[in-house]
Amino acid sequence: MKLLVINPNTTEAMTEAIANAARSVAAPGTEIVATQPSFGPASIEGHFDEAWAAAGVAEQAQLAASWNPAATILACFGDPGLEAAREALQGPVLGIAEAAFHAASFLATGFSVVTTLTRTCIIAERLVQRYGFEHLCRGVHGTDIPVLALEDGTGEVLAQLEEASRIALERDRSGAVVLGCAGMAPLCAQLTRSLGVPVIDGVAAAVKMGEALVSLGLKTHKQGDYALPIRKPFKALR
Ligand code: 5HY
Repeated sequence: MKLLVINPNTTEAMTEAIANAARSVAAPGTEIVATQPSFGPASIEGHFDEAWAAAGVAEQAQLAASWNPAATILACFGDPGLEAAREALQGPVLGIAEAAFHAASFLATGFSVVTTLTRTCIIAERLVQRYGFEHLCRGVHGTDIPVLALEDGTGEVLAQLEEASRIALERDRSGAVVLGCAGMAPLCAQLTRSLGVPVIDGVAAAVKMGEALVSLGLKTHKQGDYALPIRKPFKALR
């Protein structure tokens, strides 16, 4: 099967890192195709960035509709443009936040989210409410690590994430950590080893859940609000 992984920001190095994380867990028969929007912010760190990212996801979903990916993963923790992508595509579309919350719900009676800038915590909290996980998510914690600072993967970033996770686990009395940024995917294995609790990377969770849905022959409901978008004149970005 062919899975589309969309990095909704426009940093190519991050798209590549996300693609590598997806390929590292994909089944032997799964091909990962990674893309990013042709316009938009280098990183997504707030409501304004999310608005541009959602439009970028809609652009990439519209382009992918021509080859109809078996499933599509939106590799940004705000799940921007999720509903739009579900309208435009036939196969399942999974946001990494939604996938990570579901994965955590199978593993512990409570989980903590550790994310990047504190100002983006509200976005994660709203996703927890939207997806119905208030009873399981015991806290969302910012580290004030900028998204693009994750790329350098220095020991300092890892140490900061580990420390924030320890505090979150203790303060929340939770049993699992959800990583609140696609850029944290490469650090998941090390954090799992050092923390000794389940640490969920939404990219990996979404890839495996996408594969599972495809192998069950399940696709997005294409009537009603998820029917294909109504075709109409469209004025492109200048
Ligand atoms: C992400 N931003 O996963 C989010 C993380 C965040 O560019 N990719 C981004 O802070 O919302």
